[in-house]
Amino acid sequence: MTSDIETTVWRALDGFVIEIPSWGFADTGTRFGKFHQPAAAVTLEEKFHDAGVVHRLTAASPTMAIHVQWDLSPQQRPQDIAALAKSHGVGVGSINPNVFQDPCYKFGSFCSPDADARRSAREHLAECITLGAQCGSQCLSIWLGDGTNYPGQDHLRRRKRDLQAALRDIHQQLDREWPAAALLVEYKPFEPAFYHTDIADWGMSYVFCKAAGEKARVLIDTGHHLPGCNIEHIVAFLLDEGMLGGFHFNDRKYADDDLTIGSIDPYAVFRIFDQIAQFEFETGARAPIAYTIDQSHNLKPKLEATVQTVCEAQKLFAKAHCVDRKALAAAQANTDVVGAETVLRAAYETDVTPLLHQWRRNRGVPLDPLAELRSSGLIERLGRPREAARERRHGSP
Ligand code: PSV
Ligand code: MN
Repeated sequence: MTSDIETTVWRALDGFVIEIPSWGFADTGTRFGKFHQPAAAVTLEEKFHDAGVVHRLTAASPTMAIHVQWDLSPQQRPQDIAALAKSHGVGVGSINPNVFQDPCYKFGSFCSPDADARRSAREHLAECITLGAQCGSQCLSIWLGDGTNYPGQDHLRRRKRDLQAALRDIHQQLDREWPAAALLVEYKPFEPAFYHTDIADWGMSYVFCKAAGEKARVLIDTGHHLPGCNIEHIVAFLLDEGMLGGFHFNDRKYADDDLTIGSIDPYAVFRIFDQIAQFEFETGARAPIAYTIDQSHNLKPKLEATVQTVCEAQKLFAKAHCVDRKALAAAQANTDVVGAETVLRAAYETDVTPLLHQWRRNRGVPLDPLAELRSSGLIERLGRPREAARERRHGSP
């Protein structure tokens, strides 16, 4: 016999998909260095291949986010990109423009005092919109590196107004060319700028979204907060405003550390999912949230890290759907503080392994996707031809 909780969790898991980032499969590093992995993906084909592997193992990650500058060459046609994704059993996920890397963005992109930089950023966004509309993506996800390093460096209100105008213009192009798309606006209080950033927190992102138009929503990257920030409160607030668009998940100890979700503070992730589950329970509607991973791993094998992340996200998500909502509501109404917290903790402490195993059995995927990947020898097998291809391209690994 299936219990209510099993049905609730399985249904919730059926609707839970988490996008994986192309950049999670490629060699990346810190500003102190880069540690190469033989099986790291270089080409778009290799990245889609790896995304396909993760989705086949987990049945939970059907799309891969694209970082336009890092993944694509100007020759690649949108329809070919879509076909490539499909051939690996996944779809094209969010389109991530890159207006932070080119030397012309030294002083910012849409906020730069240099009109040429602003124009160049706008042109890049125009290309991203054309691409997204033609390759089956559903989402344009913007993060800007804009900010300043020193007090007095630039005119903060002028920067705000230029960004507002640019986002409005981008939204109008979306309306014309890519009406199905959501526009997600990410915030970050530090890095690469260290005095101020132009979209420093969720409130600024909210204001920019409101001014841009009705497709625009706030994207929460869990690594983009100052220490001690109560992220689930932001989640609840934005949900209530209908302004929560998506997540970039990762864990952190100090700053934007890109650590595996739940590796430092799994209860915090549970509390985020709890707010969403409570919202969905009370409204009876699924919150239209784009869940994405934003991690790049220097030390862990990338495929292992990604499968581990998806499974960890599913586990914490399942736990949040074990909360006895009626008992919690009653305890809250009675100001039974210990009772309410006990209900939450009980769900968090529930062993959801059997529920996940049964869900995976039903979906025809391995009960333990990470163990399956580790015992398959796939990563070693991928390493040899990828290393050889790299040598052919560059003369060295
Ligand atoms: C910036 O730190 C960020 O979170 C943005 O989402 C970028 O697109 C991504 O990381 C790049 O790794
Ligand atoms: Mn991010």
